Amino acid sequence: MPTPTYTLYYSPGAASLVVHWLLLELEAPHTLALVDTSAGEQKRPEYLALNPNGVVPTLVIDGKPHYEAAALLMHLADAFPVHALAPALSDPQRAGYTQWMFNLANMVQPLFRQWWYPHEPAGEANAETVRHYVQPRIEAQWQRIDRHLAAQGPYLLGERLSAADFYLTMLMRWSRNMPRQAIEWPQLAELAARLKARPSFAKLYEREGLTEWS
Ligand SMILES: N[C@@H](CCC(=O)N[C@@H](CS)C(=O)NCC(=O)O)C(=O)O
Repeated sequence: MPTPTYTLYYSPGAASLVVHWLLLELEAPHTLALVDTSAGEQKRPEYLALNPNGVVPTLVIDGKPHYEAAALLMHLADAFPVHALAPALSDPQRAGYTQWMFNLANMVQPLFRQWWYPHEPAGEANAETVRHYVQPRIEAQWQRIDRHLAAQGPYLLGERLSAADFYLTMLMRWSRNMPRQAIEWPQLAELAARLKARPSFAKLYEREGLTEWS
């Protein structure tokens, strides 16, 4: 079967980062389409036709748009089994892998949405209050995941690297300017260091023009 064509709509450092990173790690040929979120391009009709949520990422696969970063990661990891970044359906580790992907998507990533967009749940006037309550909740997630890694690491699936570790690393990166960043937890720091040492990470930084947290 021919390799599908991929076009990633992205904004540097945003939730699209991990999809971009996986495309590079999997050596999947792809095209990048920059979405200027500061200019509101993600809310324009032509982009909403691709992603009605008005957020990045969107991945166009063989001409058809798809969204949700975690779902895109799972799809890509399955589509390139030779890289073994997702346990196969018949693998006993599959359930743990799916658990972590959903756990990060449901329990961790939404807290960052509240941290970056605190006006959304409670209005502009309450933004600081939202942040006040969200910060310890993010820290509790780091504590929980760090404890898991200490017992069963060094990766989320033990000795086995998976797409979930790339996802976790992006989420850790988002905490870099918070009062307590994820890498203050030792096992998380070790996992981040391992993932950041991969050649695909340097390529990702170069292509997205990133320098912070390198
Ligand atoms: N659940 C979505 C969330 C994506 C999301 O919130 N993206 C942010 C950047 S990290 C965005 O596009 N923000 C611009 C906006 O909301 O207008 C996903 O994982 O793909």
